[in-house]
Amino acid sequence: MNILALILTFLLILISQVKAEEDKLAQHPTAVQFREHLLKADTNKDGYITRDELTAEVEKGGKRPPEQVKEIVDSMMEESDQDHDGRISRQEIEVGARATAIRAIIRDDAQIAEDLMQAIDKFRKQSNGNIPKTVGELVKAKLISEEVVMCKLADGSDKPWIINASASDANAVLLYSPGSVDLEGQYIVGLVNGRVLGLHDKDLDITKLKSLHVYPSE
Ligand SMILES: [Ca+2]
Ligand SMILES: [Ca+2]
Repeated sequence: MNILALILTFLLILISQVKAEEDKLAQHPTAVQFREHLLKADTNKDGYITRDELTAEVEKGGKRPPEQVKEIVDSMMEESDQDHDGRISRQEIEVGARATAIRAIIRDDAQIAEDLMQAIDKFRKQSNGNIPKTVGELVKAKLISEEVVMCKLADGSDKPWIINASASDANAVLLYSPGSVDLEGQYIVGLVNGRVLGLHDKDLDITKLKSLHVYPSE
């Protein structure tokens, strides 16, 4: 195989991997639901969802008061109509579907991080202040269920949360996501003082994490 063919093969593998990751995000239940909801709203099937079509879809069932319908439609239009032409295209639906999937992932991960921080706190109280070395120790101690020790990452993979067992003072990082939870490189971290926050990877040198301290600006 000559060098050019090798490079081409490598590029093709790379592209197929990126595509697989994008597809995982597109197949997230929240993305699927978002897509189905909007495609159903396109009643004249011209590939675009107008404000009127969206309003009719949100009004279905007739349970929501008009002002609430308007609020939902406004926020969906603002979020999805990226080129501001007053209608949502198929492409805009896909971008919106991925964005809602990422938001759902972050929301779930942040909730799990809170639960894990509480479990770590209980663990420390039961064991003279010792910090568990892995989330697996929390499962063994029956402080958390096995299903929640995995963190969902933006690339669609699941990896166990990481505990920094050498964390000491209140502002030290005690728990962190094993990778980025959104497409902008955001990590979720838990501090010794119990706070859970999102941090951009440029503010978070994972290789130096053992000694990383976070001093929130607010
Ligand atoms: Ca339409
Ligand atoms: Ca548009």
